[in-house]
Amino acid sequence: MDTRAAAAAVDHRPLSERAALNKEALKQSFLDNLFHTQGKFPALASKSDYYLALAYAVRERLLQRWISTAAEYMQKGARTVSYLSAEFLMGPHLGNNLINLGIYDEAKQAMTELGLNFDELLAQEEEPGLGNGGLGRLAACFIDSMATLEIPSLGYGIRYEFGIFHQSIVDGWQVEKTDKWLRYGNPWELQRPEWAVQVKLGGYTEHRSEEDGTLTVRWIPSRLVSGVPYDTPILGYRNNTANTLRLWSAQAPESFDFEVFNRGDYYGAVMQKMSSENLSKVLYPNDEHEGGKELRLEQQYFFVSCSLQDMIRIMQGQRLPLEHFHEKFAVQLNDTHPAIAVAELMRLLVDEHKMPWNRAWQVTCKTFAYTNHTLMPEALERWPLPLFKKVLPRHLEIIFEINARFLDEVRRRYPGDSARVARLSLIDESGPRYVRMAHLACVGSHAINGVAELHTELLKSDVLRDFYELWPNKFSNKTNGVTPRRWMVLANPRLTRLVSDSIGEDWIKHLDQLQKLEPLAESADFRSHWREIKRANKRALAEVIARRCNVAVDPDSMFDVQVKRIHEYKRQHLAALHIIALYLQLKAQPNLELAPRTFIFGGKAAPGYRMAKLMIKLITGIGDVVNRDPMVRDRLKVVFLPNFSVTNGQRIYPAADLSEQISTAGKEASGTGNMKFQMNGALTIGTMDGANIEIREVVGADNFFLFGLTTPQVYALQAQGYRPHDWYEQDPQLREVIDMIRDGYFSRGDASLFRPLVDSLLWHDPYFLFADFRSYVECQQRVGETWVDTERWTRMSILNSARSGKFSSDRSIRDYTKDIWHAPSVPVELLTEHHVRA
Ligand code: B1N
Repeated sequence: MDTRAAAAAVDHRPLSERAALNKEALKQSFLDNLFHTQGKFPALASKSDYYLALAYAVRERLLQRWISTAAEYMQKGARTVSYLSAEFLMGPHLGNNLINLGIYDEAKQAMTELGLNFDELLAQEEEPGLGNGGLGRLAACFIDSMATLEIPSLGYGIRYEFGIFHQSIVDGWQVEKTDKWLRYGNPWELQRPEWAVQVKLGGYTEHRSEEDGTLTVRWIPSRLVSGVPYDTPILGYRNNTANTLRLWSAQAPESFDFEVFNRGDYYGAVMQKMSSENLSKVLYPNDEHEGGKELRLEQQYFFVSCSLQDMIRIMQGQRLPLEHFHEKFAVQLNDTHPAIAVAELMRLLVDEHKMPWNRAWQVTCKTFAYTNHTLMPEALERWPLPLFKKVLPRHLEIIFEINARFLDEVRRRYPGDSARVARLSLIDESGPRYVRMAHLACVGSHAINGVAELHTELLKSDVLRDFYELWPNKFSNKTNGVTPRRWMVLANPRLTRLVSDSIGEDWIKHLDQLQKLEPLAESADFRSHWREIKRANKRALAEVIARRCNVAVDPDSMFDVQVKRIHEYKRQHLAALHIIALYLQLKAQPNLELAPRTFIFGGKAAPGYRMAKLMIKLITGIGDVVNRDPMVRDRLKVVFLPNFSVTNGQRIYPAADLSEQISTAGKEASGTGNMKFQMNGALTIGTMDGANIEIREVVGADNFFLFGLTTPQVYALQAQGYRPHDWYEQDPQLREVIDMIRDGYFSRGDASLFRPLVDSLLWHDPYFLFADFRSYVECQQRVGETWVDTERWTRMSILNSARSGKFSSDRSIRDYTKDIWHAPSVPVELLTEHHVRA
């Protein structure tokens, strides 16, 4: 059956009635769905029913675009970007889809006319928190930008049943609760059981020489898991593109457990079913690698194998020979979590599709590109060889073969340099043996990139130095970006209106156009509007804080915000030391002129990371003391907003005055929160780290609060022997602050509670807080002086936003396409468009 004919036949009612983008049609589908999908009527319907009815009404409008997009790509045989990521931190879909369809205001109006509170309905959506932080959110911003730029793309990942844990704060400590995001169903996904694939695990291999002299290998697994895809449409901004996010869910294959069942082992069969389904059960909540977890390796292999088999199915559906795999697909590896793809594609091509090794290797290298996201040595993934062999026996053989050929090349290039051979090897043999996933990714990719300029330079000079010397042309920088659709249009409607009224709406797709705001920074009238908006956003956040933290904060105080994962290298405790220093100053000089400040923290600690959990306790402990002290007279407030998430971020970034980006130089690969703050008009206090450097470059040194050691200075201090205790001895203010924590002032007299934190700082301080303390405090002093000059601050705020164009993920994606993917845009024509016109 012809696709166009079928689509035309299906939709006899004119589109203007059924899936039209207007208020009345939306109302109609909302009611249809309330009755026919939810099976409810107003007297019985819950808020969740109303949310779902609206979600389904919107989904009808997505599906038309989705079908049109798939048909267009099939017909054009379009080159496709596959973005492989163990995490996609999408955030709620409803508001974003309404924005991208261009019917946000219509939907709001429709709900209001039906007597419903639209914002309350939006708040019903449980956000899909299928990521830990920056890396997973970057994947979400990237697929948004690819859809907006009309680049054919598939996001491939895992449909975790439980996403990142929900954080609450009890007695100042983090408490984790399971994230049951699928509890009330997920209207945005479609299960596609017909595209399920089988994944093998464990077992052993058999090598046989055939009669024709060829060698064949059979992998006899000990387990089979079936991967079922769930598809979510990803809309472009006001175009007809709806790309796909395809997440794999693990299920026990029927046939396999029946075998066991038939042998009478009912219990064993059920156990095996449960253990297979465990594979996609829960997201690992570490944003730093946690070594040696077998299930994690299985998760990685599971989604990679499913995705590559899916791409092969797509090629076969279009009758494309597998020799052309790299022409059909550009596969981006989001860190090393999917790096096993290099060995898996080799296995699929060589073992299953009988392609000669050399041909398969060429195809593989031309297919993959690898993005590195971290310089932290403990976060570089390595798998103990015995574990790897147990889970993936065939892949270990393939990796040995890749390594043997690779190291031959290295030996030819560097004769006699056995130290270099050992450093480059895919196998770490310095002690117990490990598979080095970053090396596998580098060898199997034609492009390698870091995520900010400094980070890429440090990769080249340090972490991946030997690979850079070998293949300098593989390396490039691709500075991260974030989508202005979610982080400005959706999160900050007030600012969006002001900006669009001033310079038109083009900036939403071409963020560089925000430059046009620059002259307006000199208009007193515009500045006053700008301040009113910030103030309204702060009032809204103050209400959230009052509800969640039971602390009253003043919207006229400076909102000084640090939200991100809790980590020693991100140095939330450095901010804490500064707050204590201010508090001591106020105690010593009760009438000190100090512009009121509200310190807002948010972020999750990995459940097993004790120091990070203690950092949360320290912040909440400081809040307990400072917020209640009458001598402070409301000039300082400290709040820890629980459960930092995409949803909460959307409330926080628009309300921030000051953005804290204070990681030790050389540690934060990029940071992306820094960009969300900047777009929304916050000024940054930051170190020369990650993308901060590029933010400072575009806003100008005058509009950025810089402090702290640079990366070379950190290295030098490290090399000369850093003795934090000496810094403590030599700085009376620092001494007073540390002593106060140590003596139990923020732990109700308990002098043991913060001991591990204080001792770590005094005797190790691996992230150089003491070395940066003085510089930070002085810089904060400058921040305070600037803040009281309201007009100057507003000017700086406007310029920060006006100069944030570089940090749109649209720019990042254009860079990737131009240098790595070479995937042209494919605009989509709506299949049923002629009905509308007729
Ligand atoms: O990736 C972000 C960067 O902006 C951040 O600077 C960087 O810290 C972050 C293991 C990670 N690096 N590595 C991870 C996440 C999960 C996991 O299991 C590592 N996240 C980052 C985007 O480039």
